[in-house]
Amino acid sequence: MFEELIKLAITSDKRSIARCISLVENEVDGYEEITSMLASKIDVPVIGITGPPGAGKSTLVDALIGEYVHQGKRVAVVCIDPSSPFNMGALLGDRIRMSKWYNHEDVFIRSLASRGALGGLHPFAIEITDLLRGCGFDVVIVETVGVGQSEIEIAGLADVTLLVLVPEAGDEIQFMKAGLMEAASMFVVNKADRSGADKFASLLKAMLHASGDLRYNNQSVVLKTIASKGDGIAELKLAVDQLLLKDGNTERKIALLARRAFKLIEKKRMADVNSANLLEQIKKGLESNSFNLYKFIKNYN
Ligand SMILES: Nc1nc2c(ncn2[C@@H]2O[C@H](COP(=O)(O)OP(=O)(O)OP(=O)(O)O)[C@@H](O)[C@H]2O)c(=O)[nH]1
Ligand SMILES: [Mg+2]
Repeated sequence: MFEELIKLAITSDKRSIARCISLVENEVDGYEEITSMLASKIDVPVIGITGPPGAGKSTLVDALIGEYVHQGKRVAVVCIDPSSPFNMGALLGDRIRMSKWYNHEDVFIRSLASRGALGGLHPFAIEITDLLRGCGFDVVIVETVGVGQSEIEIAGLADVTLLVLVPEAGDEIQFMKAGLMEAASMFVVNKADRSGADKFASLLKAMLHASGDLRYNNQSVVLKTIASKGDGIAELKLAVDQLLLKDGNTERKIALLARRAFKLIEKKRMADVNSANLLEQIKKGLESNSFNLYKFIKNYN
C-alpha cells in the first residue's frame, strides 16, 4: 500500500520521510508495513541527548549537526517534548535553535509532542527512530527534556546517551536520581563559560569514580562544552564516536534490541486495555454481586 512512499523515503526524500512518520504516529491502517520495511538498519547509531530544561541541549545538537555535516554525514534529529503535550513553546524553541539546519539537504529535523504518554518519551519513539535509521541517515540524534521517565527511556533507545548539565547543577547533583546517573553514558557540563564549571566537572568525575562503575574509569565521560560558541563540540563528537566503537557494543546492541522488542510486544499486548474501560467493566461486574477480580482478568489472557 505504501510501497512508492517507502521507496522514496529510503532515498532520503524528506517529504516522504515526514509522511511516513505521520502515518506511524497516527497509526494509519497498514502503518506496520512502513516500520517493517524501513526499520531494519541497527548499525546506524542513535545518540540520545537529555538533561534539564534550558541546559542547552538544542544548542548542543545544533553544533553537533555541524560536526557531522562537515564530515559529509547525513543527520536525522528527533526532538521530543514529553512534559507538555499542549505547550508547543519548547518545540518552537528547538525549531529556532536549529533553524539553520532545517532546510539543509543532509539534515532532517522532526519535533514530536508526547500527546500525553504518561511520563514516557513518546508512544512511537522506538518506531520513529528505527524508521529514520532506515532512511539513509548516518546518525540519528534524539533530544528530550530529562523529566520523569523520559531520560530512562531514552537510554533504552539510544546507543549512547549524553546527559547535559550546567555548572549550577553542582548543588543538586547529590540529589539526582540514581536512574538518571546510570542512564547516561556520558556527561556534558555545558555553559562552561559560567563560573563553577571546572569544579562541577571534577565533582561529577569524583562521584562517578566513587560509584565504582567500571564504565567510568575512562575519565573522558565527563566533558565540558560551550555549545553556544561551539567550544568542545569536536571533542564531544570524537568521544561519542569512540564510545560507539567500544568493545561490548555488539552485546549492548543486542540487549537494546531485546529491550525494544519487549516494549513493542508490551504495547501490542496492552493495546485493548485501558483504565477507563476497565473501570466501566468492573462497575458493571459489581452489579452482579459475584464479581471476582481474578476471574475478571482471565478475560485478558
Ligand atoms: N552562556 C551559555 N549559554 C548557552 C550555552 N548553550 C546554550 N546556551 C543558551 O541557553 C539557552 C537554552 O538553550 P537551549 O539549547 O534551548 O536549551 P535546551 O536544553 O534545548 O532547552 P529545552 O529544550 O527547552 O529544555 C539559550 O538561550 C541558549 O542560547 C552555553 O554554552 N553558554
Ligand atoms: Mg531543546
